[in-house]
Amino acid sequence: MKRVSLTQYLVEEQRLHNSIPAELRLLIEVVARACKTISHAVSKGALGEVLGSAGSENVQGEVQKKLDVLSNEILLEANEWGGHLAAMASEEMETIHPIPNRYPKGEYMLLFDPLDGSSNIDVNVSIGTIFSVLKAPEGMKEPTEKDFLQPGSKQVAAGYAVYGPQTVLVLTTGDGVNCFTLDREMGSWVLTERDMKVPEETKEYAINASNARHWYPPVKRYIDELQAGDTGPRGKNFNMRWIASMVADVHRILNRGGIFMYPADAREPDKPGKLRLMYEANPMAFLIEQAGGAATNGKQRILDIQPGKLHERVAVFLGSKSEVERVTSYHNE
Ligand code: AHM
Ligand code: MG
Repeated sequence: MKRVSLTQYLVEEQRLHNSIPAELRLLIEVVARACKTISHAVSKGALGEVLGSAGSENVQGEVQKKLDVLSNEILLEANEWGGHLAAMASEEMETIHPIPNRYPKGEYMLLFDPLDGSSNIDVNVSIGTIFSVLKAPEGMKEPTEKDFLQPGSKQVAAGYAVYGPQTVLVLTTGDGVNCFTLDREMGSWVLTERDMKVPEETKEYAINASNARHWYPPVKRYIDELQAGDTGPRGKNFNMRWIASMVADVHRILNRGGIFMYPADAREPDKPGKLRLMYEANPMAFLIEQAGGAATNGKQRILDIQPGKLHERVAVFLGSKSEVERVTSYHNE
């Protein structure tokens, strides 16, 4: 098999479609390199003394794990000096991180969840990194949070890495979705799946069912119908999977279909779900749409939402198109 590296893929894409200018290519390669470093740290586990709590909380009041903090530092350091970025933002940092003045600045802005699936870090279950790339607004001088508040449809690239049995990197630059596998011996990312497509029909769903008593009627109706199986209105049996790492659940759905849900619920009526719009939902929605699936907040397309603040939360329904359309129609009835 002829091996195509991430670099070769990016260079050839630029030649064919003029869609990955050199600075964006550098950005993607730097992020991919940082993911390699994170993968290495994750795989050391207890041997690397990286497990357990860091003894701090992030802006959302969640306890930070040592690996959350370490992954955040790895991504910041890797991306500061290249000259391709104006600023960064992260789940683990309250405010944006402008590129320090000692480095040249570029026209891109990078957002990330450095290590998604925090509850799985210490128990050796798949976790990952999610990232989203925006362009700085024309004429921007000193970047502010406001410059980041662009709808997901403005993303120029997005992707995630999964640190699981294999380490993979799934990427879109707006021209389909491709998957690269880390060759640990060679230290390189190798293209292993071209043009991924989410199967349109599915018999699998993913939701944290322990929240069932808090769900609003459209979600309750939808899940009741799935659970009724071949004796219910859907006339077929559905299976459920919940890894509690969005990266791993979305990776499964990209490969064999399904629907992922993290709805808003009645526990905290003012809080629109658990997941964050700008560095979790938007990049995943971009990837899923590029793979032929759909992503909504129950009412509207996630990529059309105008963010009001950096750490804004959003309800998420994404995956196989027919299922996402169905649960969205229940919300809009
Ligand atoms: P995190 O960014 O703090 O890790 O939280 C996001 C994660 C998602 O990866 C996952 O889908 C969800 O939280 C799991 O939630 P729950 O703990 O309700 O199962
Ligand atoms: Mg997360």
